[in-house]
Amino acid sequence: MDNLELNILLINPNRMKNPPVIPIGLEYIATALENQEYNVDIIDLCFISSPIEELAKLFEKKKYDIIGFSIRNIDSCIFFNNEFYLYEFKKLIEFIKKYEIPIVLGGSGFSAAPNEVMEFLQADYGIIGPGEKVFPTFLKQWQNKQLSPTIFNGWDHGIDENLIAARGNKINYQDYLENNGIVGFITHTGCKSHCPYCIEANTKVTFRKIANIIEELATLVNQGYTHFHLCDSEFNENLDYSIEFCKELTKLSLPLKWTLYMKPYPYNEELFRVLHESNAYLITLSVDSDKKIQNLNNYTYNDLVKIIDYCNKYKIELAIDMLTGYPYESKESTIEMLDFFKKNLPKTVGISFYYRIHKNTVLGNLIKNNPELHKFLTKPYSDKENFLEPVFFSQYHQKEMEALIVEDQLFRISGLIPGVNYQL
Ligand code: B12
Ligand code: SF4
Repeated sequence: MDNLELNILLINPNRMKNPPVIPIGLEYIATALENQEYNVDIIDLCFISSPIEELAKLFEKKKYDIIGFSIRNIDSCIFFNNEFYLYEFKKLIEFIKKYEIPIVLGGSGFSAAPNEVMEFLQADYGIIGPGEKVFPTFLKQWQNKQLSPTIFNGWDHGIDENLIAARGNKINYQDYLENNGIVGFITHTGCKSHCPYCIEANTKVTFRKIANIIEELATLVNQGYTHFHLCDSEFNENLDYSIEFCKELTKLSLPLKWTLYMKPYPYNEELFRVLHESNAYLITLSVDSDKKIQNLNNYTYNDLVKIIDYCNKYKIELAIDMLTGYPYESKESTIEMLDFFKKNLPKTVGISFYYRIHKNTVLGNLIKNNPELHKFLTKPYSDKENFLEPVFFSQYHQKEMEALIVEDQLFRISGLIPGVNYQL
């Protein structure tokens, strides 16, 4: 069978709508596959009222040879009102299996716990990490019946830095915009920082060509989209690259505004100046109150003071995502950070004090090896725990945190009210 004869269906089963998120990863994969002359359709189930009926209708109309099933979120990762999505995905997979079409799993949620998700969903294959380079390679081997493992590692292949994804043609962006979603784009994948609870820590970093990103953005602006969310783990992985990107974006004077995630290191004043010039209006900065984690990631309170000053100087709103109460962190350390932000004011401080534990992280191992921490878990610990269904570590109860915040409007406890920073 050559590529032209192979019908591939990519499924976005993500129906979380606070806010809804355009599955741009599938657009990248679809473009990479189409560049190799595969036939690719995407079915987006986000706004479909009966996903199974919709899939049945599609399978009546067209025969698919293989399905790529994207798992962006295992769960909402927040303790309050937590949502676990895999039961709903399992029903879809069971339905698809009746048609005997092989299913390949991928996506950031899948990559967080590949073995466990495979086992839970009983799919045929899985691809960890970025998919646009490894998926075509996987397909070649699958067509030639040369496959031995069931899980493949996309990090070994990286991203295609030259790929310019065809955007907005296979997915109806309008549905998303009408429901408070915004259009995403990426400059690179991976993160070299060391946050011990994070599934993205120490992942391979690959940068896209700046000219290609700008071209992609310009095409999107031409289609009428003007509000963007950066989908990098954190924008400032490499200061020179970040500054260069902003300068190139500014040169085109596109009528757009954008919001981004940043970490406290690396940075300099020029970064904030060029961010402002390129119409970045809101930074979400992830900050740990635990000084051990600050040390691991090369920053101190002095850096936070400077970042807040630069945001004020260059008129960029700053939303802090504050994590506090890591294992063995003291209450004084939490109070120190709350006091710090009362004196050095960002726009908002969202406080997370329930750590979602993932198995393949430093925190996952710490919990496993230190029984004295088990009393702080939201579920009794057993040696069989694989952390697929959410288990959280927390030293505080809601009331204790509320007592520390004392109704200061600057602070909000993450997850009590649904939504993300750009909606606030
Ligand atoms: C940007 C971002 C956001 C932005 C999105 C903005 C926008 N308009 O697009 C906002 C702030 C809105 C957001 C919200 C949420 N997010 Co978020 N987000 C991210 C982030 C940083 C990037 C996601 C992204 O778009 N990447 C870029 C695209 C190109 O990559 P991609 O989708 O991963 O696709 C690639 C691969 O995964 C793979 N792939 C994807 N699908 C498939 C399918 C197949 C078959 C194959 C082979 C490969 C494959 O190939 C693609 C191309 O390389 C990730 C962390 C990360 N770095 O991945 C977290 C992340 C996905 N988010 C997460 C969470 C929890 C959420 C929220 C639930 C938070 C909340 N409680 O509100 C919501 C969910 C919203 C929703 N409707 O789904 C978690 C999920 C973890 C988990 N346990 O499941 C992550 C992993 C962060 C983390 N470290 O915990 N998020
Ligand atoms: S800086 Fe952000 S993406 Fe990187 S390891 Fe820390 S929390 Fe994860």
